[in-house]
Amino acid sequence: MTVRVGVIGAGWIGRDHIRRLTEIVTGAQVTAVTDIDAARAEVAAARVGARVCADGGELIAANDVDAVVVTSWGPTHAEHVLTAIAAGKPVFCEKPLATTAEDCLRIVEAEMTHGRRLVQVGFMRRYDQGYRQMKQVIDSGRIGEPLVVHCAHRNPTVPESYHSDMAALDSAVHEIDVLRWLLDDEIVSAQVVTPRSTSKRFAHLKDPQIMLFETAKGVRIDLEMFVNCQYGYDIQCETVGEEGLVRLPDPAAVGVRTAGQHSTVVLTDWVGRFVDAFDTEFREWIANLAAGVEPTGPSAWDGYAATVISNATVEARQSGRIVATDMKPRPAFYGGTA
Ligand code: ISE
Repeated sequence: MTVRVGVIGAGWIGRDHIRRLTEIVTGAQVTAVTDIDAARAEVAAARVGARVCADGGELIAANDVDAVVVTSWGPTHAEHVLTAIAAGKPVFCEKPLATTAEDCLRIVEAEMTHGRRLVQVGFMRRYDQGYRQMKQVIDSGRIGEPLVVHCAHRNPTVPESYHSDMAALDSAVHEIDVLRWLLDDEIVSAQVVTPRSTSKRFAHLKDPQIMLFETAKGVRIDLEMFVNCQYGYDIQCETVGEEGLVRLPDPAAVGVRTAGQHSTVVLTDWVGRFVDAFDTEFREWIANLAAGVEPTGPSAWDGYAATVISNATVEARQSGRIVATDMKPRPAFYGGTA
């Protein structure tokens, strides 16, 4: 069975997923595209022989769309996801699921009312082989119970449009999700300290930021968020347990020795660093759809948790206080006890 996919949003990530669904993933066909910029939708659709829909509602309702990918502007995600749920169609939504906790809960309620999972949220680090190997080690008990996690999330530079809240909402949200999954634990508080800022930033930006999280099991997480590090795109994660530690490997790269130097390449953007993770994420999403089973990736509840925690992190930086994440109890529908 070929899964016919409609894509809402033909910006950069939407076009990359259209390419992925067409050239990388077997068993999928992009049949419809829409975007607020009709010309952009036309170009993206023409490349893969898809047609253009006037808007998300038309695309979701289309008879030749079995599943939906939402890659539009973040504040529009909730509307499209809710429409897809109402139509009973599986929907992959790039982060964030929604920009407010309230809208995330509307999606959670709608999916629970529907009665089976339809929503998957695009936290691709769970599909990175390095993080998956880390989870295998932690789950095996080889390092004992996790105690502390040290992370760094470094971008070479960000544009002037990138503001201080985005360090949590757009960037650290990846660590927030992947660490909840890695530790099988919930983040219960956030704190942000701001060291001396780099001179290599736009004046409005607080950069770097040190984000400190505590989990329900008492694990402490420190994350250096540095989005103007200059030297490259560098993601580090080390989990320290009672009997050892496990560390995220750097991406494989050859070592070159010449002229008295030994060097390896440092990647410069998140696309290159996680291209394999994105491919695996979509292969597994499509395979589940083709098999008629529910999505197994990050759920609407994970999307809610990420939005609550990242919003609390913004509040923590703005207030200078430690902020409780104050999440609702996790419903049994999503593996909780409520
Ligand atoms: C971007 O939106 C991402 O998702 C990247 O993974 C992250 O590293 C980057 O900082 C964000 O702006």
